[in-house]
This record gives sequence, structure tokens and C-alpha cells, in this order.
Amino acid sequence: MTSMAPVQRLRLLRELERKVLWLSAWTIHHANHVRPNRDGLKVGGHQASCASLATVMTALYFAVLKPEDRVAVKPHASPVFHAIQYLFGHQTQDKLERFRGLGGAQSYPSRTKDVDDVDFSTGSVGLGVAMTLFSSIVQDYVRLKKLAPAERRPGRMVALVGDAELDEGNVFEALLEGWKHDVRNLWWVIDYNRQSLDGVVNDRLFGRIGEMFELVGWRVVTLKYGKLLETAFAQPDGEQLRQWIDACPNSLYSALVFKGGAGWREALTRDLNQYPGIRRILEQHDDQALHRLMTNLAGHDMQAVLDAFESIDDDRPTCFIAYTIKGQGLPFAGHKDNHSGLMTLDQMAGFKKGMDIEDGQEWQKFAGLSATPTELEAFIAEAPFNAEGRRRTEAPAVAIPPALPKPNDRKASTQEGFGKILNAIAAEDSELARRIVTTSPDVSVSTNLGAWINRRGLFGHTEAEDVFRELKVVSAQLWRKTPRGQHVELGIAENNLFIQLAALGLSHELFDTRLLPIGTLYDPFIARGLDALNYACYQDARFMIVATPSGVTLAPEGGAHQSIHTPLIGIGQPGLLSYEPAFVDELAVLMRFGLEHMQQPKGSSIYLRLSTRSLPQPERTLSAERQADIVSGGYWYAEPGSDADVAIVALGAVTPEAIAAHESIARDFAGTGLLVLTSPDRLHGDWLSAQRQRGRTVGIVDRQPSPIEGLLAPLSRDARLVTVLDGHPLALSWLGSVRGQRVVPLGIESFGQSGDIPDLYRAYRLDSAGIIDAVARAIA
Ligand SMILES: Cc1ncc(C[n+]2csc(CCOP(=O)(O)OP(=O)(O)O)c2C)c(N)n1
Ligand SMILES: [Mg+2]
Repeated sequence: MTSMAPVQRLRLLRELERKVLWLSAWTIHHANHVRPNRDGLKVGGHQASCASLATVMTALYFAVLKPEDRVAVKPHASPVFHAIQYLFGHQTQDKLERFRGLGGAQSYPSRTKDVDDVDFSTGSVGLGVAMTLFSSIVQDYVRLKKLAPAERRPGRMVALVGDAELDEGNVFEALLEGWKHDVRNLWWVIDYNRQSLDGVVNDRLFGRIGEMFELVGWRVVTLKYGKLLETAFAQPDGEQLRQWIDACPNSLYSALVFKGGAGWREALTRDLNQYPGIRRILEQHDDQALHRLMTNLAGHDMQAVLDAFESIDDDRPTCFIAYTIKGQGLPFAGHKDNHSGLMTLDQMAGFKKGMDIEDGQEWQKFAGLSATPTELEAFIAEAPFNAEGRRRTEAPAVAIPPALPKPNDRKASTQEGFGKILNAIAAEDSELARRIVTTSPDVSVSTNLGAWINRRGLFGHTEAEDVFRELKVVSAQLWRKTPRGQHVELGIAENNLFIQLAALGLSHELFDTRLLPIGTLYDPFIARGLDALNYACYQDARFMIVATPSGVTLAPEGGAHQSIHTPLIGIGQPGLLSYEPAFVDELAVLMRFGLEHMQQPKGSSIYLRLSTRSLPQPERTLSAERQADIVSGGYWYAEPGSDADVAIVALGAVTPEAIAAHESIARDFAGTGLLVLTSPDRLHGDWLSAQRQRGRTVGIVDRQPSPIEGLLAPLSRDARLVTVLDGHPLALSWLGSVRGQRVVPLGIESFGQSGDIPDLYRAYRLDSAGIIDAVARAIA
């Protein structure tokens, strides 16, 4: 590669750029116009958004990127990415033909669904961009601790960003956090086509974007004019032309791009005819040449793009603002409505002719190019990006001891229990302790991570002393930052938390190092970062979230902080297994299980919904069997009699009320049982999958009950269930469908207010009187 003459390289890259543009447009066209359509729904795809990045992506993948770099591609440039991987031989024609179809190349690049080595999934705009930033923190975290294999070179985390993505607040939340963490090796390439979905991007807004990046310490490289325009500017009166384009509003420029040569001529004649130099330029260019000149933006000028990327040789974060044209080279270039625009059959025929592609050659890798296939194949084979084959790593799992240390307090909240378990792990010199990394959005201390942080320290690039400690001001909390620290402290931004967890939770596949990330936050604010949490799960990142306080049990803090529907999020979110233990011994079992489950190929992330309410702890030793029940979702705290009319089912912090209600009811109705659940999510999932399994094996004896069927089996079908949790009642009311039993579900259905627990539980009918009342209704 290095031996190749620059002119030769430029020529081949331009050829590949043509091919990438063609293949991306054809892939979309094929899906919409060639493949049979069975449901009449538009298939879609974004030919204009692809065209806008064809030059930049060709330059990056075929010349600039190295194997250690990791890339988030703007969602709508997915076909460009797949086209490039097709040329590399990592994507198949079959999957391109099935683009946006079942099993085909995905609409937006997907780590989990695509086969061609996607580094970061994208789709929800803004999140992929931030993902590169938090990944750069992870890269430094593992590098500075020497956790990664020694031969690993630091790579650049690259985001290809649509300009409208910069309207998403999460991008700026991430930028600020990145500045605090002194991020390195980060490249954001902004596809500045000045268009979004609905129209043209606001001129005034973007004037500020470069300054924002500079404000947080980034280098800004603007790729504005290509070599043709630069040459024109250097001619007599050329400066007038530059000023005219500089001042041209985004919407006018876009409209003229769409109108073409005659449009440019009219506008320039109107505004600049008094300059002889400009008149000469207009005379020297026919309409087609004038259009080529006026649209010669640097983001479509291969040499300018290469120069910009190759001028960077340090690790300072860099933002490239690449001026581009949405739909460049396509018939609807520049039109404000082109976002979802698809070429018509006629337009495609013209485009194909222009690309010198014959019928039947559409998928051929080198048809219509002037360089020979041998030349191109050799060039592609030598692309540095590809030098090491598959890029995804597979770090081995960290062994989890058979039991975690369990605190023995008589009374404790699950939140305290969590803090103590982590503290005890922190005190050990173990592989487990070394691999755990915690993170929290400014709620570390209030979610009980304090003791862990005191022992394991805060993570920072450089050593920074705790000023309070140096000045001998007494504080329970040590706040010293070092590269050895194992807590990544974030500002208050739950979006950032979840994207940081996504990046930490992919370390084994991105950076060849297994980490065990644990993030803490307030349960209600899961909703604040919910899209980012979904994004993390969609990428199959593995982490544990620990959320406290939860429900109305946080009591005096009131309605604004009460989490009502998070148990439903726990059930509904794929890739996230949720638990809500009542007692600390259960929590110890579940944390152990979770740390292991997070590392299983078919595992998932874990969500622990905990509480700040201090509960009397049962004096018991959990048998292996009981531990297995806790993991599979629940156990009979008091076994039911076979003739019982009713059973109480309790989850989480309200369990003492259920126990009290049960004691009082059992005096009159001896067989009443009390079922304590730890995970409606797990029970529900296993119940559904057992049913599906049976559906598949009709005739074959497979009556293996799922855990919830097994738990409910001792009850008669007529027995009633009273369910209770500090959350939406729907989380447990499905239990009635398991065996066709009637359910009286208790829980929270409306916004609350502040109060103490006795008042609030009474107001919501979660106290023992409320439960007894529900039992009476159930039996009546
Ligand atoms: C969070 C989110 N909201 C809305 C959308 C729908 N959407 C997809 S692309 C887009 C505009 C993208 O414009 P830009 O980033 O400038 O990309 P371009 O196509 O111009 O390259 C919108 C609103 C989305 N994908 N994600
Ligand atoms: Mg745009």
C-alpha cells in the first residue's frame, strides 16, 4: 500500500467510490423495485444519505482505517457500509439482495444482526456518536491498567455523524463528559450536507458547532472546498466567488444543487456579473462543468478527504466538518425532500447508464470501472483496515466464586446489602475484584457505592489527589482519581450512564478484555436514559444495573421520584433480565448469578431493582435448592395447603406487609400460602418459552413445567391469588393466566406524594390491612 504512487492510489479510490455509490443505490433500488413486494409496504432505504458519505467512507475503509479502529456509521449509510464489506468479501450478494428483508443486511448497521463485523450498532440518531466517545474511555481504562493484551495498539474511535444528529442533546451530554475525562483517539466526521429528514438544517445553528467542539478541547478540521473550487478561487475575482458561496444560505445552495448548471449560471450572473473574472469563469464552463465546479465540496473530493484524515498524527479528539451534498451524483441531489426519496425506474436506468453497467452486471464488483479487476482486487486486499481479518475479539470469562460474601445484619435494606457485598469484594485481591468496574451519574454515594470507591478509587487518566483529604477536612468519602481507579464517575446524565455501560459491556468484543460493569442510578431515572439502555441491550452489551430507591417506598422524597412502571420495563426489555429481591441473602445469590450470567454467550445484562427500606432479615441458611429457586424467580415462603382458597404473592420491599398479612390470615385459614417472588421477568419468560416448546413438540411427552407452573401446582385451580408489589400491578397480574386462577392485583397505579411508609402504604392499600382486605375480596 505505502509503495503505491499517490496518483495511482487516488485513481483506484475514485473508482471504488463510484462502485460504492452504485452498490448502495442499487441495493436500495433492488429492495424497492426489483424484489417482489408481498405486503405493499414501502421498503425504503436512503439513497441520498448514502451518496453523501460515499467519498468519506471509501477513503476511510480502503485507505485510512486500521484494524484497531472502531467505527459507528450514521444509520442511513448502512448500505454504503454493506457495499464496502461486500467488496472486502465480508458481505454476501444474497444478503444485499435481501436488504431490509428477514435475514438480509439490516436497515441500520447492527452488531447482533449483521454478519459483516459492525463495530457499533446505530439507528437511534445520536447514540452511536456518543458510543464512540464512551468506548474511547473504555479503551483507555483497559490500556492504562494493562488489562488488554500488550500487543494491542490503541485505535481511533470513529463516528460518521449526520449533521442533524447534532440536534440530539445526548451528543452534547457526551461531549461534556468526554472533556471531563480527557478523551483521546476520537474522530467524529460530520457529514455536513445541511439537510435532515424534513428539510434544510438551520444556518445559524451550525455556525456555532465548530466553536462548541473547540470549547471542549477538540481540534476542528473543516473540509469545505474541493480542489476545483480552490483553483477557481485563486483566479482573478475568485475571492468574490468564495464570498458568494460562503454567504449562500443552506436552503439556496441546496436548491441550486438540485437545479443544476443553468440555475447556478442565473444566480451567479444576477449577483456577480460586475466582476470580469467571474464572467470569464462562467464563459469557460458549460452548464455541466459549472455544476461540477459549484458542487465541488471537499467532502466529495477524494484528495481533500485523504489530506484531512492523513494530516492527523496525534491522539487529540478531532471533529472533521465535511461539507457534502445529500444525494451527490444522484438525480435528486440537494432537493430538500430527498431524505426518503428513491430513484424512479427511469432515473435508475439513467444512473446505471452513467455508471456503464450493463443489465445483469448490477452486482458485479468491478463492472463499469476503468481499472482492471486484478488491480482493484490487489488494492482491496491490501487495505490496512483488513490486515488482521475479523476484528471482533473474544476475551475469556472471569470465574465467579461459588458464593459472594454475605453481610449478616439483622435489619438491612437491599441497597445497603449491595454496598456491603461490593465492599467485601473490594477488600479481596481477586480477579473478580479487578474486573468489576462501577459507574454512576453523580449518585455513587447515595446508591451505596461509597465503600467500594474508597477501596478501589476513581478512574482518571492522570493522578489527581483528593483536595479535602490533603487539607485534612474530614470526609467519609475518599475522592482520589488515578489510572488504577475502578469507578468511572459521570455527571448527572442517565443517557451517558447507559452508553458508558454499553461501551464497558462490550469491552470483551471491542478491546479483548473482559470487564464486569456495574452501574447505579435512581430507579425512576431509568426512564430518562431508556433509549440508551435499549441501545445498549440491542448491541448485546453486558452489564449490571442496580437501581435504588424504587417505588413509593422511597417515601419522603415523593411523587416526582417514585418509579411506578420500571417492573414492566424489566419484563419488557429484551436483553435485560430483571430481579427484585426482598432480602439481602437473596441479593447475594442474585449478584453472584448475575455476574456469571452477564458473561454467558446466551446470557444478558442484569437489572436489580432494589430498595432503601430497611427490612428485618430472615434468619436462615439458603439451601442449594432454595438458591436455585431464587434465581429462577421465586419460592414458597410459607407452603400452601392443598385445599387452600387463596395465596398471597409478594415481590420486593412490601414483603414484610405480605408476611404480616399472611400471619394474620393463616390463623383462620391454615392452608394459606405465601409465595415470595424475585423475578416476574424470569418467571414470565420461562413460562412463555415452555409453552412454545410444547407447541413445537406435539405428541411428544414434554410436560416439564416451567418454574411458575411448578410453584403454582400445589394450589387448586379455584384458589385465588392476591399479588402485591411496589410498582404497577400489571407486573404480577398475568399470574392468573398460568393456571386460570383469579387474581386480585395490588400495586401502584397513580402518581404519588411524599409521606412516610405507614401513610403511603395505607394510601395505596399496600399495608397488611390492604392485603387482608384484598384476600377477603378474593375469597368473597
Ligand atoms: C432518535 C431518532 N429520532 C428520529 C429518527 C428518524 N430519523 C432518521 S434520519 C433523520 C434525519 C437525519 O438527518 P442527518 O443526520 O442529517 O442525516 P442525513 O440523512 O442528512 O445524512 C431522522 C429524523 C431516528 N432515526 N432516531
Ligand atoms: Mg444531514
